[in-house]
Amino acid sequence: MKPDCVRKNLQGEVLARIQQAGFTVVGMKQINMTKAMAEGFYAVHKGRPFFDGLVEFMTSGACVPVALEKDNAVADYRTLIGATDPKDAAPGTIRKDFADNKGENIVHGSDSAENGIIEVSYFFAQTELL
Ligand code: IDP
Ligand code: MG
Repeated sequence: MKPDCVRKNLQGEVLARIQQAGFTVVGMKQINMTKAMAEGFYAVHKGRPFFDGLVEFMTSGACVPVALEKDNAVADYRTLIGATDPKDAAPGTIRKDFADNKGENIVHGSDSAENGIIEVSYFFAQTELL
C-alpha cells in the first residue's frame, strides 16, 4: 500500500478487499522508505519520465508492504487492483474506487511470481513471514 493509501486511511478497507478475494497475509509492516530504497525498488523504471516523481511520491509518507499468498496470485491480484491508471481501471477495482491518478494509485503489485519473491525479500526478513 502506497503513501496515498496510508494518508487516506484506507489501509483497512484495501486489506479487507484483498482478504475477501482469498489472499493470505504472509507478512505486513509500516515503513518510511528512504530515497535509496524507493530507487532500488523501482530500478526497472529508472530513466522513465515518471521515475523521479514516483520516487518522490513513494518517499512522501509511510508505505505498508504486504506479502500475499494465493494460487494464481499475480493475475488475481492484478484483476483486483485494476489498471495502473484509475481512468482505465475496471469498475469495482481498488484503483478505480480509491486512486486519484496514474502516479498515485494506492497499491503496488508484483508483475510475476518471480519478482514477487524478490519484492517480498526486499521488505521482509524470514522471521517476519508466516
Ligand atoms: P503497475 O504499478 O500497475 O505495475 P508500472 O507500469 O509497473 O505499473 O509502474 C509502476 C508505478 O509507476 C505505477 O504504479 C505508478 O505509480 C507509476 N507510473 C507508471 N506509469 C506512470 C505514468 O505514466 N505517470 C506517472 N506515474 C506512473
Ligand atoms: Mg509494475
